[in-house]
Amino acid sequence: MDRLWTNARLATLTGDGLGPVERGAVAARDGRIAWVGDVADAPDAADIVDCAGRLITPGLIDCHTHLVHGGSRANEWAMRLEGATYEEIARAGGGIVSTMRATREMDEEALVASALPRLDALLAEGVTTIEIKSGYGLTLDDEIKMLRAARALGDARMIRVAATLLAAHVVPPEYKGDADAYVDLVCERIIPAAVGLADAVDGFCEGIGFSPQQIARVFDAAKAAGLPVKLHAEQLSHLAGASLAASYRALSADHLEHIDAADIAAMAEAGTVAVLLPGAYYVMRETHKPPVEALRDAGVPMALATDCNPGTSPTTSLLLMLNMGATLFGLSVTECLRAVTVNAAAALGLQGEIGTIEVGKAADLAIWNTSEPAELVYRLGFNPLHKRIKDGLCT
Ligand code: DI6
Ligand code: FE
Repeated sequence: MDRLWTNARLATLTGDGLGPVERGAVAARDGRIAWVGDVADAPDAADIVDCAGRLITPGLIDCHTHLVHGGSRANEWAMRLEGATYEEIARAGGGIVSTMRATREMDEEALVASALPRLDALLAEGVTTIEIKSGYGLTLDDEIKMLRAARALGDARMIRVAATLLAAHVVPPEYKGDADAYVDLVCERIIPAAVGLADAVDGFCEGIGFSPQQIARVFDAAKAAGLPVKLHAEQLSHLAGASLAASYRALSADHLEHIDAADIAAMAEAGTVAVLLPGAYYVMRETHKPPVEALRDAGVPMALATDCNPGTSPTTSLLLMLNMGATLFGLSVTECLRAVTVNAAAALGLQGEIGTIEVGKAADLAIWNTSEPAELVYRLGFNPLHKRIKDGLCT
């Protein structure tokens, strides 16, 4: 073995719960988990790290972010404090379109440089995998530029990046009044060009985004390109986007404040993960909560993510999302921790690779300055990370 972390309390996240090992050890070889079990049976290793009773979890996974973007929307947010609504600002040319303008003005290098501090904030909390969406370019070249910037972030830091094409985010101003022509561009040119750069295709199914019929066309093109799909669905209204996503066996449907029973049944049947985004719910001062009890009862796996974006969720704290998932949405500690590990891995189609401490998976771990899992959920604005391990290496 290359390295053994011993004398730890493990939350392996295997099985239905936290998969605890009270006096545990984990060994890595060639960047992979090679052994997990009780301290008493631990193998020998070139390097032995005494964890002094600390908790080890899988490295955290932020499965929904818009980390790459230009500009800031602090002033719009201030206008919302004065009473303007998100939709009013969007219809007046602000909102996503204002971030689009700022993003188009930046080259790949500048986008990477501006995203790095946000990425570093997530790394500091033990995040070892992040999903990053495009969606603020809205031309062929600008969407590809965003995907390249996302990939470059994965080279700049020790982190796995899953890049998602979100060209169907909003209709760009040059296609105003002709959304279908923009959908043609997305389907015929942008999706084929993203093959090899994007790991999945996403869309925004909403009155200010795209209709279910338009999203279906995007999903058909994704399917033809061999890319899995996911969807921003039922965030502000109910359009049954989650059911549509499930009918395409989507990896995830995200937001879901306005989801109904039929959507939930469809997601359960398809194995589509419900990605809940309490940061957006909080910043938007939503009052309609995603129906966590119904999702739980139906056995839909739930994930939590930052939705880090300049408009509705300007946060870079996944740990804060754990607290909000519990306090605002009623998730248990176990559900919160599953939501940023095993279920977040499934939301990215990476459940065979990351998300649990299991032999054969990537040796991506977070070691915490506590032995108590509830500590990760309970605190607001305190970071108990001791060490982050990526592919078996201490970072
Ligand atoms: N839903 C969101 O919460 C973000 N995008 C989306 O489709 C918001 C993006 C923004 O306001 O910039
Ligand atoms: Fe989003």
